[in-house]
Amino acid sequence: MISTRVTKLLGIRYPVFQGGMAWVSSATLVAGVSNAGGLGILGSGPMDPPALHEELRQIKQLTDKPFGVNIMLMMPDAPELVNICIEARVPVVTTGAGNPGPYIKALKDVGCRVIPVVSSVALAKRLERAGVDALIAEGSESGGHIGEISTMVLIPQVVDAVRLPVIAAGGIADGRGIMAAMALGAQGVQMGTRFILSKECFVHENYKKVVASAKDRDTVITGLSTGHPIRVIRNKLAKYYLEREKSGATPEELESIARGSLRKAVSEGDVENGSIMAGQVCGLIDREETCQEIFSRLEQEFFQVQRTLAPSIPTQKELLA
Ligand code: TUI
Repeated sequence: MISTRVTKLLGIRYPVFQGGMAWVSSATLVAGVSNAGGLGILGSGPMDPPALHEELRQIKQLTDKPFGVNIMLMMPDAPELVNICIEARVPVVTTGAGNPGPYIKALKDVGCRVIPVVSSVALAKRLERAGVDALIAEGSESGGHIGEISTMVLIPQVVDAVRLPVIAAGGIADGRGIMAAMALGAQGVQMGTRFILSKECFVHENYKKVVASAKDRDTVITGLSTGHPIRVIRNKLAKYYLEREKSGATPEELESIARGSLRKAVSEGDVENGSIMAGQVCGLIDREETCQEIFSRLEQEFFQVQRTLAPSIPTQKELLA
């Protein structure tokens, strides 16, 4: 158990969110993480309303612990998905890839905690004024759709700019990372890539194998020219996309190359012609474990840092003596 403002706000054991991942984080993973003491988050990105209803039904069957739903604000169904979360009294809604301003009041009115993902100080300040409950500050080490600033520099700047609790995301996969994020002022962390390699995550075996064997420099950023940068593991599709981007392909052509590519990798296991979204921490993750095992290990690693690091730093008084 690690107690922070975030665990108290949400009634969870560990200040660890499992990032909502489109096509990847569905009911079993969400329930697995929440039952292990973290906050499981459903990636509602590509779902239509009936699909979201069905996932919520399954989650409620599998856990009685708090969980969240991530809404991808750029999706056409987003307003309707928000309404379903309101009706279902979903405990936490996180948002990505846009400004959740218009939805905040309606969600909060039914007791739902609203926790947007931000990748800049400016948006963090704007959303604090708009009344959100906490913020996930996501650095560019993350997989998928990313901002420009890395976690190491984004977190302390967001922490200094707002009074709300800040959850750090991007580049965190173990207990050392949690401790480092807390040293920067975060009250919790969100991890996505780490949970792809969990027994409860039902992505195609090929996807898991690629993430497990990826090293530090194996991700690339596609889509910089379109204003929608996406971090993926380098493969045939990523190389082709980058080539076309370099040759000045139109946004329409690039969109047609990318369309449907995440599902192709996640569900069909086509890891050559599909998009394998993952963060730069893929180089740190090589084994599949249950959510329970992941949380036990995170806790051990976290307290290992506390035991070794704290005593090795002399106090100011000792230095002056
Ligand atoms: O949303 C993400 N990561 C994602 S979404 C996704 S699904 C997808 N599938 C296929 C193609 C493209 C995407 C994969 N990964 N992370 C949260 C995040 N939000 N990162 C950055 C932002 C963000 C960006 C701009 C948040 C707010 C924002 O604000 C715009 C504004 O109004 O200022």
